[in-house]
Amino acid sequence: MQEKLHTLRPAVAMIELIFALVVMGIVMMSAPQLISTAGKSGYVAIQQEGINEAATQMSIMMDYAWDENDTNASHATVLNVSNGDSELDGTTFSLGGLKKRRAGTPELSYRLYKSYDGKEFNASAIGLDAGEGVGSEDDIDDFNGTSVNLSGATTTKDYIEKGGSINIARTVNYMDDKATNYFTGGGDTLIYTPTFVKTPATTNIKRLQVTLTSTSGVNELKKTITLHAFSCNIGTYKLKEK
Ligand SMILES: [Ca+2]
Ligand SMILES: [Ca+2]
Ligand SMILES: [Ca+2]
Repeated sequence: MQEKLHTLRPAVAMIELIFALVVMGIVMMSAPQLISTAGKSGYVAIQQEGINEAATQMSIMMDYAWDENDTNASHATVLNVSNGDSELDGTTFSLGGLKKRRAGTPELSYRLYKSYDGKEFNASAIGLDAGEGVGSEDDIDDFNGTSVNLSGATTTKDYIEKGGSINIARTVNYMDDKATNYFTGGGDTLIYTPTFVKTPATTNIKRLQVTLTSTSGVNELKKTITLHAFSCNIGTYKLKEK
């Protein structure tokens, strides 16, 4: 015997209808709220995309040589700096002639101040170096004062809102590397106050900064976001030749 597909029942009771209307009312009331939350989460996504791009810019810079003089030695050496922490200065040892190495590193680590053709180099001033221009950057600080733009199209409403753009400014400078200057709190208090060193003085730490700003008219996108990273004067490890 075939099962009954529909059961007969009385027409919708008034009480059911009232409940249905109340539920509909609650849903309708919260709809604008839901729509605006969705809009905001769209901006959060755009912002997240901007932050990801800024982080990418940071890692692109970090992949470059620490200094111009790391790019032209037979292999990158630790560089002499003019205003660094004296505890980081090279100590001398003898290995095929007197050489300087970074204090605290093993003698055979190749973290040397002198390249194997016997030359020592100084850290360079921040910025592009002789004969270089946009597109021929070859060390970290060549990117100082430059920026990249994530632009929106002017005609269509896109992610960044009609012609607005997210700008990622890149700054690189020398930073005070004297540990004593960062322990000014005393007792169990540690006060971290990064101090930037004015050119032409050089230190063992370069600070990289990317700052995100937006020209969008949307409030949620107008925030300024800054990321920092540090890169140190440690030379480049000599890779074993095949
Ligand atoms: Ca160069
Ligand atoms: Ca350069
Ligand atoms: Ca440079």
